[in-house]
Amino acid sequence: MSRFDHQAAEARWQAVWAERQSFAARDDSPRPKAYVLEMFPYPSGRIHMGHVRNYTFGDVMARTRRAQGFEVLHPMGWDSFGMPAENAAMEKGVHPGNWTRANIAAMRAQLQRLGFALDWSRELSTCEPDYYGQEQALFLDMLAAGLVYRRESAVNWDPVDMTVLANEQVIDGRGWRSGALVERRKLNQWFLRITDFAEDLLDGLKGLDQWPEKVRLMQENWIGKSTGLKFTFQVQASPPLAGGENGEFGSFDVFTTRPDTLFGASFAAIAADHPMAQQCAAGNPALAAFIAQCQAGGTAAADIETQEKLGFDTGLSVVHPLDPALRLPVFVANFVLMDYGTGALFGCPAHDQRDLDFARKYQLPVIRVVAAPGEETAPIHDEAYTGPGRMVNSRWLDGMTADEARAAVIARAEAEGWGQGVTQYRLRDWGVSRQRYWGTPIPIIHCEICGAVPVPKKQLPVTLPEDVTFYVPGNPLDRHPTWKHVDCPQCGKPARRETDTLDTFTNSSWYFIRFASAPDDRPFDPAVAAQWLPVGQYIGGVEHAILHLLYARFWTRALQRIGKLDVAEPFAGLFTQGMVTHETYSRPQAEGLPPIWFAPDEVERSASGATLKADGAPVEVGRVIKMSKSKKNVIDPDAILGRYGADAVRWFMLSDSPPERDLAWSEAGIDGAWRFVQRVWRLANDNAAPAAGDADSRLDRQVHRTIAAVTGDIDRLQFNKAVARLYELVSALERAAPSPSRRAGVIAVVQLVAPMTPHLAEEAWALLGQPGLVCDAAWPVADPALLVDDEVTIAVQVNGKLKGDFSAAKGSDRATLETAALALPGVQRTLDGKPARKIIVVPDRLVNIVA
Ligand code: ANZ
Ligand code: ZN
Repeated sequence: MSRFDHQAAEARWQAVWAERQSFAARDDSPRPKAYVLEMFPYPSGRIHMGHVRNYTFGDVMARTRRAQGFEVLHPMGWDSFGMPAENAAMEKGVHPGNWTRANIAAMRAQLQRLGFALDWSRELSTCEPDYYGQEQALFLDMLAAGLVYRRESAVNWDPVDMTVLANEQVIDGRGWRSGALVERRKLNQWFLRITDFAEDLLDGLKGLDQWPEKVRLMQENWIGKSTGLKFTFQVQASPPLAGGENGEFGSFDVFTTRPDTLFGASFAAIAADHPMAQQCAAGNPALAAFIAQCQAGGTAAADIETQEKLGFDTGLSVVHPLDPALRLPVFVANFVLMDYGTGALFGCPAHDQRDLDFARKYQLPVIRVVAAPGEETAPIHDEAYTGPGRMVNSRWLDGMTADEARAAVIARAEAEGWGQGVTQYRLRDWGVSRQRYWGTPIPIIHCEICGAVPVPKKQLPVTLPEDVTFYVPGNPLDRHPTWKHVDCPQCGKPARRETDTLDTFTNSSWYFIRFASAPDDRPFDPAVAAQWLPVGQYIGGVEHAILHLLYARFWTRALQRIGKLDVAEPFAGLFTQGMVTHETYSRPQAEGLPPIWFAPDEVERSASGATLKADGAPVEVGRVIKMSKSKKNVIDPDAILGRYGADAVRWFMLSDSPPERDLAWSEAGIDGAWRFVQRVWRLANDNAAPAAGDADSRLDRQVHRTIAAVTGDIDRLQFNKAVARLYELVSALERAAPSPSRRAGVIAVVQLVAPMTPHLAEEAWALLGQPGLVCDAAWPVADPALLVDDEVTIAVQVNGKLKGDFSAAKGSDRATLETAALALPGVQRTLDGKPARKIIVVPDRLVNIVA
């Protein structure tokens, strides 16, 4: 018998599947539908092991569902707009489109080598006009429905990349790519009204019971619903007043989630961008300078949380709403955000850490108003008390619980007319304008007379010009000599195209709909799309737990609200997989310099350590971390595929670790996977011909138990468990004598491994003389009669003392049990040659020997 020839098998079966269009999803199929989707890749150039793992999981699901009788939609495409293509253009002088399309061709070939059961006829690439043109149509639909608007807003400006950054792209105050210090700028930006859906998006999470709890929680926190009190502070100017006459300043509103702590207030604070701050600054250069300093940093909330709390006393004071005799000073403070709540707050240092830090810095009173039992007079030191308790130092609120006090203050504010209970969300509207070339052009024309005019739908797509250069930073669309000069669609006068493009997250917000239905003349057919949606199983990295998933949920709901598609939630089931990791190899450099990293294939690894192949000298073996180019700890799928074959790689991706955890790549692991492939191949060879002889009921039962268990494991995406059970069954089959049972077991194994190692399975299926393709064969179903547990454990006692146990078939007769009990070593030792005087047998349970 020859070894399993992975190269020949891969070529043969991939050609057969392609020729038969085995994995094309038919819209009009009478079978129930299943939609399995992995987050589509960015075409960076090459597939990495993380992709291989992700798509292998999806492929196992897709192939299993197909075998189980579903019409399966399992598509693949390319999230192909974005900065890296422009960076490549800048660095290498290639056009972003050429760079991207070449990468797609290379990566498509890699995916095809892995034998994924994908419907390639539905492939899409977001950078092509047939996709982004339809996205422009959807943008215009949302615009018409009032879900898109334009306003001036402060943005994070990266002065090196010359673009606006999302808050998430600002890390420690610097641009995530350029590393440049981020500035704050005001620009006219397009926004999608996601905040309109805040409550819906939050509420919808409750129904997503096939999502990881942690992802639901992350989304919930991101939406950040809080209920509280909005109330008005009356301003008093206390002399000496910096600018303005007494009374000129009127009032301002604050939002609080802790109205219960109002008697603990010791100051009020407003954002640097607050109109009142601007007003005060008019006659106060020092304040103006402070405001400018606040505005220099980015707008990321996380940065604002961590930076030092700074304030500037405006000299104004406000009247305490619960006691007109009390006054609070008004500060401009750097930790108050203009676009949250009302851009103003009252500070209660005893019960809010930021306020406490601030109060210590500016010597403001710290008054405890909530206390746990026994803590009523305990002073507050460096830590604010945020726990539950009852009210103290709060006059008519004293003795109430904090919750009762919260309700009481809201009720009073509403009765007296100075405030109102409100709900607030942390979620902001989504700014989608990007000053980049490689994205969906925003289909708007700016006319001096008519304003912002939508491009008429029949003029879509607004395509990107090809003749652009990247020698200077900034937006090539803006610099292009002719592209932006067009006539106004409304009045016909010369006008200017919008030169911003859409955030690439818009591209991934609806691609799963376009996979389900992709007519030429519309974004999708709602009836066809609704047949497939929601995606039954979505699989991807947890790094997309917030933004991508929230944006996709928002687009789906927005399309539902405007009557385009009757689906509320895009992804019924979500699975977030772990990363593929590898140890790192390095040598330290002189102080202040980063270590030099070495790739696994540059290194000779031994049990005690590692040496560099080039010079034989040792290298440091570092932590096992996510494979990354910067640490060089990457294993290239292509090299591995050539050596071990697609099936071994796929099998290894499923083995060893639970799929939600990280998988450490190891030579031993891939070797083991390769050996498993060979073992199955040998079993198929050894059982190729029908066998004579008796059935082996023990083996039959193990086979059927494995069928049932593996089916359940795959359903729950517990692939590593399925793998472990298949190892056991294969070992049992290897030990078994030839019989019809053994051959039937081998056929079952081939079916069960088919979603995981499909080339091997097809080859073995043919060898075993089975009809058709294994990918078309119905999934094996366990015989319930063979699943009942028919083994019992019999306890054995001598003179009432437990001496051991053994397992026996259920219903075994007296004589069998007696013989087995007397043969136990523990029993023989105790009896020491003496005969038993009497043997009591409780069937299926116990043998007691009286000696
Ligand atoms: C008084 C107070 C007392 C507060 C206390 C908290 C604790 P969440 O829960 O995240 O919604 N706040 C209000 N507007 C703000 C803004 N524009 N920028 C920064 N902080 C702002 O946060 C609500 C709380 O954050 C509000 O409740 C307010 O401080 C502050 F013991 O009011 B609190
Ligand atoms: Zn016009």
